[in-house]
Amino acid sequence: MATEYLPPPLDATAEEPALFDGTTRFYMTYTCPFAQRVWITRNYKGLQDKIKLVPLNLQNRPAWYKEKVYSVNKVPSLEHDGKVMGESIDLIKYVDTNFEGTSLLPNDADKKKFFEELLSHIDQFAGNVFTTFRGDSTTEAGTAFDHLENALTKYDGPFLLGDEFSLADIAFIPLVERFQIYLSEVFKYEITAGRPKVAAWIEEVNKIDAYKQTKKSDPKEIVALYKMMFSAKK
Ligand SMILES: N[C@@H](CCC(=O)N[C@@H](CS)C(=O)NCC(=O)O)C(=O)O
Repeated sequence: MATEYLPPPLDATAEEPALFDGTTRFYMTYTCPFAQRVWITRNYKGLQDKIKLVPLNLQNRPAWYKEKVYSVNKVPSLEHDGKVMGESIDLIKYVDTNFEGTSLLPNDADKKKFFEELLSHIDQFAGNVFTTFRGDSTTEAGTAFDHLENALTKYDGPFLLGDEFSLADIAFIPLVERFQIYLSEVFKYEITAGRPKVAAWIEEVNKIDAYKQTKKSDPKEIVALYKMMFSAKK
């Protein structure tokens, strides 16, 4: 897959796009884990020409974004078929269902059910990790990653729903990518130690071009951001 040109983020001085002109626009930032979920989905399905990237500078975002595009004023959002939708988990399902390309959900009913169970666990997963980020103990992060290790045994990996990369992997990997960096750097805690399934999963996901193309966060910036959000840890 050829490397895609990534346009510069639009700031407050940028002119608004010709909204609702039939173009499908994906409003995003290059470093947001929630936008990254939609970005991976788009890339994996080969929709680079069908879904246009519209990166925003969130620190100095254009006023028209809130006023005319998405009143919630967050990314990601998707302009498609005369409407704008948000929320990354809803968007990955929407893109998978409403666009061409390889399906990212298996037909198997048990796997679909397990997918929904995994999704309903994501907030708790992140919450456990954030408890560690706020304190000194890695116990809660350990619980989160033990759960992930256990989930990966259900269909014996390498991916969360078995042999095929799916929306389940896409939902988790942008968070795991960031948590791994912060836990290693600040807590000297390696999430893959003693968790062979998590280690193999991260390795497999990192072989996927559609994902690699979306890894735009600088580890130093991830550490700085979480430090600012959670603690004064050095
Ligand atoms: N639940 C939302 C979260 C989206 C979100 O929090 N996006 C952040 C960037 S990573 C944002 O737009 N922040 C801007 C703000 O809160 O003003 C989703 O999954 O899409």
